[in-house]
Amino acid sequence: MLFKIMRNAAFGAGFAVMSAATVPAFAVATDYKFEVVSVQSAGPMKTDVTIRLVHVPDNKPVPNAVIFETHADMAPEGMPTMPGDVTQDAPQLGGAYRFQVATAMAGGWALTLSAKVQGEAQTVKQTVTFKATK
Ligand SMILES: [Cu+2]
Repeated sequence: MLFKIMRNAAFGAGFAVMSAATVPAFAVATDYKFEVVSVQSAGPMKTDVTIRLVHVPDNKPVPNAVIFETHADMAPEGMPTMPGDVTQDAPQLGGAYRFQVATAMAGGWALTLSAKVQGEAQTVKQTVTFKATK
């Protein structure tokens, strides 16, 4: 809570020239968190990653977000320029989102997701990490 107040104060100071209308006070992108639910090999050099988007203040899953941008790379292994194609599956029940990542190497991968949440002005953009086993 203290963090939130301090952050809002800093935000207000830094962007004082912006009009109040452009800065919705009711919600910020950091109220949301992507969590890895499961990681499963889908065959050679393919990994299924299931993610949940959670509204942090009440810890509730967000089922109707539109994830419009995805990116995967091996930054956790010091290979940020090694990408992996990401394919998004149909939305899952219960606020889960499943992706298949072309994981050319076993090891740590970073998956960055950009999402629009209904009723929120800001884009939620976060990176989660997972381990590919093959
Ligand atoms: Cu690599």
